[in-house]
Amino acid sequence: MANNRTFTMIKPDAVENGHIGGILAKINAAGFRIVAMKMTRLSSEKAGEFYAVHKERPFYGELVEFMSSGHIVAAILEKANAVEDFRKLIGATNPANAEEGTIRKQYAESVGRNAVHGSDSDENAEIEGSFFFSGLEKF
Ligand code: IDP
Repeated sequence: MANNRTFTMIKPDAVENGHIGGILAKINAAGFRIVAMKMTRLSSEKAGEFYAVHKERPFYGELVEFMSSGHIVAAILEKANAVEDFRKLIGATNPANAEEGTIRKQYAESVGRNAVHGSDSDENAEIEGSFFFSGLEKF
């Protein structure tokens, strides 16, 4: 995705709490274009695959259970410097450390139930976007 695309998920806590609209509004206001988007649900197997990089971390089981506990919204976003700018927009993993104005400051409940995912590199943005969307869906 060059350096102009990133991948995001609105996580089950934020979907359940009715924050899809609020989060998408912040994403649009920050200048991101939505390239592809779908609401879906991950099986625990698929959630485990998506977060396989964290397999050895103590919170892996909790993370997989949470991410498969309800619907999510997956989206590919486009903007110059997308990965870095989106990480700034979502804020720190733990909302207690997230800056004012960030999505996690406003919507996250805890370090685990933290409302949104954002890719951490261009390479992962490509891999994660392709996990959810086919080539035909990624214009
Ligand atoms: P990031 O999402 O800010 O990049 P990562 O360290 O890559 O943070 O962790 C991936 C996800 O795993 C987090 O967004 C969060 O949902 C969950 N997570 C991270 N640390 C903890 C923890 O200490 N307890 C429970 N869940 C965690």
